[in-house]
Amino acid sequence: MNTQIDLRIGRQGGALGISLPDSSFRLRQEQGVIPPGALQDIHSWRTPIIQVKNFLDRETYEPLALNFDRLIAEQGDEREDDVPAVEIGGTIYGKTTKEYLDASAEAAQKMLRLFAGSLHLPEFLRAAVQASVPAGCVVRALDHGGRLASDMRAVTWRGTGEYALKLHTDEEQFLTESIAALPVFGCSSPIAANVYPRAASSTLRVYNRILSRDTKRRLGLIERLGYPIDEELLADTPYIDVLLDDGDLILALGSLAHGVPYRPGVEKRQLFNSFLIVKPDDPSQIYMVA
Ligand SMILES: O=C(O)CCC(=O)C(=O)O
Ligand SMILES: [Fe+2]
Repeated sequence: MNTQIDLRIGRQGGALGISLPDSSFRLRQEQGVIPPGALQDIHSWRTPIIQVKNFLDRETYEPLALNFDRLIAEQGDEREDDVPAVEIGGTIYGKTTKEYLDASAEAAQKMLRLFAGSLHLPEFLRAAVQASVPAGCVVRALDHGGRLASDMRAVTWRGTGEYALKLHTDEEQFLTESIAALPVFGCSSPIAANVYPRAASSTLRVYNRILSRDTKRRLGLIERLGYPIDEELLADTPYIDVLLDDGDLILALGSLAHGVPYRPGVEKRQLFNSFLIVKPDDPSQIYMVA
């Protein structure tokens, strides 16, 4: 692996991967509702990042945030891999199919406690996405062998360097053979669906760069499931810092490199997140997985 060469090629532009046309690399803002056709607009790069302001109202997001605080205080432990975070929910990241389904089952009861006094956020999000897709498309949780997979997780990033969550790309976790048995396997363009019960004046930084498979291979990012990307690699790449408010929803193309810049107070920030995966061999099936 020769990072120097990658940097040099990156500065000349192009060879690291691809960028969206400047005219489409922009943030689209909506109020309250996911606009019809949002997923196609993201996949087609027409509007790769959509921010839905006031997706949740205060009566909805405040109890979610307090429930998360309470459950994390009870649970206490950090994630065991190299991603600094505290989280609730089974996640597919870095797991085999069986491990993911086991973790999903284990987390299910605790997830329900997150929604007490508020609404069942996965169902609310699912219905909102369903209302935005063309007739004939179905948005749903994933089940496999009669077992239900986690469709949401709640997380606070705990990195203390330049990034609370370092730069990364979301698709590699769906391209790894360890989940080959699942219908979401092979999706190279997951859409992140991020809901923020407590934004803590933070941002989501999204770079205009989709790293090529070749670049990821050379940087060892395939084995590391897309995390982390050295920020130096993207030093000359344009980015958007999406300013977040409590109750916002972000829908974004997960193959664009992105991360969460550190700022004081970010340890209070909460993300409830799903990935929307259009089934590679049947685009009428859209899965919500975490
Ligand atoms: O916390 C955020 O705003 C982004 C999270 C993210 O990129 C991820 O969970 O993959
Ligand atoms: Fe991500």
